[in-house]
Amino acid sequence: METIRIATTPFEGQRPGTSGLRKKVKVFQQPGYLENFVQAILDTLPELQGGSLVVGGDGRYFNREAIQVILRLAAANGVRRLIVGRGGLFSTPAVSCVIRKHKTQGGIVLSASHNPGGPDEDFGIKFNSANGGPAPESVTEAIFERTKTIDRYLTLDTPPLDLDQLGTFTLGETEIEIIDPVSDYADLMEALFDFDAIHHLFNSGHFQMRFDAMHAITGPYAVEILENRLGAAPGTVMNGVPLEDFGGGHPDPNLAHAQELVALTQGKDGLDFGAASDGDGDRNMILGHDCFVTPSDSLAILAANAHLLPGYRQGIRGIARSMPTSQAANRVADFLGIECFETPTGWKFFGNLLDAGRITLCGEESFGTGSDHVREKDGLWAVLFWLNLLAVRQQSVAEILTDHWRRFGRNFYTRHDYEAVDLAAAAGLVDHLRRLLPDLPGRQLGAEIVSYADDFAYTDPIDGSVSEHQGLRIGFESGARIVYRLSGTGTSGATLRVYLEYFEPDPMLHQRDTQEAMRPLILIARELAQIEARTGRAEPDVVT
Ligand code: VG1
Ligand code: CO
Repeated sequence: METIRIATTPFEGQRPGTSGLRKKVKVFQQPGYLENFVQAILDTLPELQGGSLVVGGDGRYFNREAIQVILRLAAANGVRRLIVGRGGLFSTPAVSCVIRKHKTQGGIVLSASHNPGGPDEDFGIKFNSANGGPAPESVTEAIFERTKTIDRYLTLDTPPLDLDQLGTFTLGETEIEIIDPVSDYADLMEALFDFDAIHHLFNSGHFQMRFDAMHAITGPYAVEILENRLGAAPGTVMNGVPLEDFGGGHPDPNLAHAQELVALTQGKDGLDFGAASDGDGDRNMILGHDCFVTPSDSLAILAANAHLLPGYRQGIRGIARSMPTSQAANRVADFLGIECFETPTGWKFFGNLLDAGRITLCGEESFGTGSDHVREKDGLWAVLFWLNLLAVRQQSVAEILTDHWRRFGRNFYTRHDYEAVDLAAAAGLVDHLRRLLPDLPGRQLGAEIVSYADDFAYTDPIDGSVSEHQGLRIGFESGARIVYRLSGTGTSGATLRVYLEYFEPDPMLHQRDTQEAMRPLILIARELAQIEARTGRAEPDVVT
């Protein structure tokens, strides 16, 4: 079969953000656009020639077309073997699992995660390394540099491959293996958790739950694991059929976008447990009866209880949290006498710490939690962790949560997002804050005294690489914090995220309403950044 060489011009560089290259589908559909980026990956990583690669995505609009393009380019560039999920599907954590289990040189994940899908919505692509995790910044930067100069891509002139049939096929010289996207991942979950205990919980007759797959990738995974392997009642998985446009919704598991599920957990007949995952299956939301567990609290609770579960029986080695994530996990780490790392936003920063065995658990405030079992955050893993915990502790979600606060104190936490803000206004706001930072330490703002204020920079403790400008931090003497960051995953305008936390040791005050309790800090944050004056927004678009 002839390899074809197609001349092309670069698209002024295709810069990946927090989690790969994310753009509108229409951008990806420009002739040569996807090809340029994929060829840049192949040019940047010579080990892929003669190597093997996992390919799959969350099933959103353009997934199948993109996979055909990638298979042809990979074959034309001498990749020896490609492992593809049936139907072109793989959740992000499943790609990570399959890369590790089949020892491939990496994988390509097609997803825009929690962003909506469809012809006018978002698409995305990212490269994961041989450890199963998102490529480190050095690699994504090298790919970006390559996209600026690329002038040709190699492909084959072949008809599309049938992605729905399991088996081994050939494309040119390349072997293509189409596998069940669920089974390797489901086996791994079975090795980590006590499936018998969860099965008993489901059969106890007094436990009601739903898992909301939000018409995204976790549907088939959740049906296999929760309903088939663990015996949950059929229908436990809701919105379980993946759709190219996620049924028109935002596949983002939070209080704003998973309202149908949230409602089911509320009131007299509310469910005991509700959980949801996002477009590509790496995020999780945990709900109890009339109770929402913030991702920051969830990380801390998992850390404090890990030793109760089979996969973590020996205890955990360390914890890492992204910088904007609350410091609740630090309190558990201090109690356990283990390290707690603070990394920039994005899962790629956990990879080295996990590979070096310095941490076992890690998490982000943005509904991401995970462990050393793979190198991505993992939605269903977190759900199973909670189910296993409920089965072992024989308590409700709310009891486990309030019990945790009583032991460790409560880190009240909220995130306010201002979406699709004018780019220049957002940049101006950040500049304004940057200029303020040096004068802040020692100053009193409201009832709080600033102890430090900086532009967060991170030095990786394993390879020494430095990542600068990862968000603006303002810490107060009370332990409260305000963090400002611009999103790196949005596709229209800028999204300003304001993260707020404060510590409350007194159990009498733990049941206060979060927004009310945090009002003084919220007002300080708005005023300091001149949010309304600079963006025209009096209130955030999304409050979590
Ligand atoms: C957001 C979250 C971040 C997460 C990233 C990818 O990034 O804040 O914590 O790692 O999404 O998540 P940003 O730059 O928009 O704040 V996912 O589920 O897209 O892989
Ligand atoms: Co995601």
